[in-house]
Amino acid sequence: MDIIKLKNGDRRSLSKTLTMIEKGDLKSADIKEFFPAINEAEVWAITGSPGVGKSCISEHIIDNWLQENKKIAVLAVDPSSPLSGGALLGDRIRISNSDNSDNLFYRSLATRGQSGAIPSNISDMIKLFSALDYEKILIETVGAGQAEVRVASVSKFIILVEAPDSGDILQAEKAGLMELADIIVVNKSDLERANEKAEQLKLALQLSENESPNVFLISAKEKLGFKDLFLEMKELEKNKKENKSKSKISLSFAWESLLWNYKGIDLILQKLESEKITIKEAINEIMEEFKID
Ligand SMILES: Nc1nc2c(ncn2[C@@H]2O[C@H](COP(=O)(O)OP(=O)(O)OP(=O)(O)O)[C@@H](O)[C@H]2O)c(=O)[nH]1
Ligand SMILES: [Mg+2]
Repeated sequence: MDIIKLKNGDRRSLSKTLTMIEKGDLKSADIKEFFPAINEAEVWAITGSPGVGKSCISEHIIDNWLQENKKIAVLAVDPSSPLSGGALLGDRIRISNSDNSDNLFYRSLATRGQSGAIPSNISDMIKLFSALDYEKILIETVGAGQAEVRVASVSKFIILVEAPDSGDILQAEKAGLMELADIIVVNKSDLERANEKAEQLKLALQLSENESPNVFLISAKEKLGFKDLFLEMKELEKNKKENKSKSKISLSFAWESLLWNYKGIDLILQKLESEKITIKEAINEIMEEFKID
């Protein structure tokens, strides 16, 4: 890691450093050591089923931040499934924002087939971007399963995207995403049934024990409804509402990260496999060493 180059904004060094974090070769403790004074970027996740329009919406959000001269990092987790036929967000923002490229850094990350380490690497990446004075981080992730919910939980703010054609809202409820969202947008308001979808969502939200997020109708294609969305985002950055469900998930995720980053984990797994120790003994052994930094 070339600290001087990194601090001077060298993008190649940043890419290389991110790869080190991705591989687990660089941990938050190392980052803290090299960058003692760490600012905190505002981290936003945008999540929802494949094809609901996350990338199209992200483009508008990024443009808006760029107009405010913000330094932005975009992380796309498992970008564009071939299923939905969506174009890669990275390609799009590279094309549309080539003039502003200094203020915008894009990176895609794969989660498929990986262990629980990936989201914890994302939080280390967030630390690095924050240390390099990035002010906004946008994480695009398909909100389908537990891994994605965890990715979303490393971010401070979550936008859940729905669309008239995004299927049953039960899907988002099942994944726990409705509980976690700070903002819900119904995209594709240019299509029929968008209003109906928004009403269904509002009804479903009435049953939640948390304070309900606001629901916005937008069209990324026609660029409609974004003014209100941006105002709400600003408002939330000023007055973040705490949310018990999110705290629970964040806590259990932090707990798991500790576990999988524990240096003796391989040995413990071996001992468990050969039945030299019980689960209870394994936990006791790990607890001896647990220390949160
Ligand atoms: N009619 C309409 N189509 C839209 C709108 N926003 C996005 N789309 C279309 O929906 C498709 C998917 O858009 P993406 O932004 O790639 O969706 P995504 O959620 O990022 O998709 P994945 O990354 O594959 O999960 C594209 O064909 C878009 O042109 C909208 O507001 N109205
Ligand atoms: Mg996308």
